[in-house]
Amino acid sequence: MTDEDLDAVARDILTSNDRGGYTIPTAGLYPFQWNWDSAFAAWGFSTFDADRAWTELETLFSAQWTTGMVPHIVFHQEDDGYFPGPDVWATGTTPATSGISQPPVAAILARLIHDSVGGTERLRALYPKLLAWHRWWRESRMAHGIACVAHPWESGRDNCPDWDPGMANVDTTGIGPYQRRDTGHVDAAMRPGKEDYDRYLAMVKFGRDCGWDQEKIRDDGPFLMGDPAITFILVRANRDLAAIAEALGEDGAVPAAWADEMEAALPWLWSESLQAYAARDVRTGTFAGTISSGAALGLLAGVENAAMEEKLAAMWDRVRYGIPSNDPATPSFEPRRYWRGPTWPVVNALIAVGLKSAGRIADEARLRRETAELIRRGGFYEYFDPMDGTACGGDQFTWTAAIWLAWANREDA
Ligand code: 9WN
Repeated sequence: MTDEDLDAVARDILTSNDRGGYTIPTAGLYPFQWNWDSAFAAWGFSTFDADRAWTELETLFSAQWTTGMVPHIVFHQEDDGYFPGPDVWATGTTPATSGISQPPVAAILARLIHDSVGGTERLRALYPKLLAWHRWWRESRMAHGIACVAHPWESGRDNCPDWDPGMANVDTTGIGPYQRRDTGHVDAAMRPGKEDYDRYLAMVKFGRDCGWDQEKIRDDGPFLMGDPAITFILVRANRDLAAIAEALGEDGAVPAAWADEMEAALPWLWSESLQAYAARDVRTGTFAGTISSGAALGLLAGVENAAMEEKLAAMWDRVRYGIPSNDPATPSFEPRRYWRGPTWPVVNALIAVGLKSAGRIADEARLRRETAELIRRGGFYEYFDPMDGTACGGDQFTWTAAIWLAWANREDA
């Protein structure tokens, strides 16, 4: 297939995963609207249908809670092919949603979309909603000035070894039998294990039992870890929001100050032994034992640390394709299991935004080339083995198609 053929396939994937104003990540495995998937989908749509791109973001924000939180899943219509569904989350919202959030990439992508295809009035309407969401992060998910996650699913990098220290302390007493659906769609060897799922559900149970009181979840919940990826993303997203405010003729001083405050708090996430920013358990102070792709997002926030860049370059050189989600030099590395080693085209695209901002043109081109190669060889899969390029997870995947169109196959992206 030529790259032009692949463009057409990618556009087809986006339109066939369109359920009317929102896209599902892939049929079967993920039949609802997911938060950060939708932001990337919007970026993809913007390459051929600007109106549809803005609609994707608007539909996502139509499920925003009154607290400002934008949930990680919106259950627009019933589908029993995914577990845990709306009855397990029991948030009582309309539409039904999950009770946690996901990486706040929407402002970053909204700015890129606006820069390339315009849509100022659509962006103007989204601006206060984006600001409210960022404020929610600040009020409900901060500790030591750092953005934290109250559930590995909130990080979007679910099964990453970053979360192992916090996961180890989650009590699963009282989690009865349940039927997983994910392993009916993809190979169980690629997915998180049963012990992980028991813990995921214990965290959902805590949230449900306290009526999704987000401050209680932050202060007393079974899991809270500082996340370098979300911290870097939020610093960048707040700066992008300040730039958006300026473009709209509004005052962006508030998000700009939030970004500066978070940057000043970064030393709390610095691991001396890893010589990198790393995930850290708020309850115990324990650092994750490995460098992950989370650290590679530092350049998004303009964080340039020579020691860490050296470690990241070595990690990249240990694989053939893309930035791995976990360092192959550590025993926890598994090249095909969810977030414990594979490379995600969508994370590579986000890292590339940072590389570009830092003027690392050759590295950005290498990452784009390696990611495009994975897609040309394997198709539009969810993620890939970074050693041999084997395609893994779900097929016909929305965000892989989106980043092919918006970044991987574009010299001018
Ligand atoms: C839980 C939809 C989502 C992505 C996440 C990815 C995976 C869900 C799951 O799929 O998470 O949210 O059930 O595994 O880890 O990043 O948003 O594509």
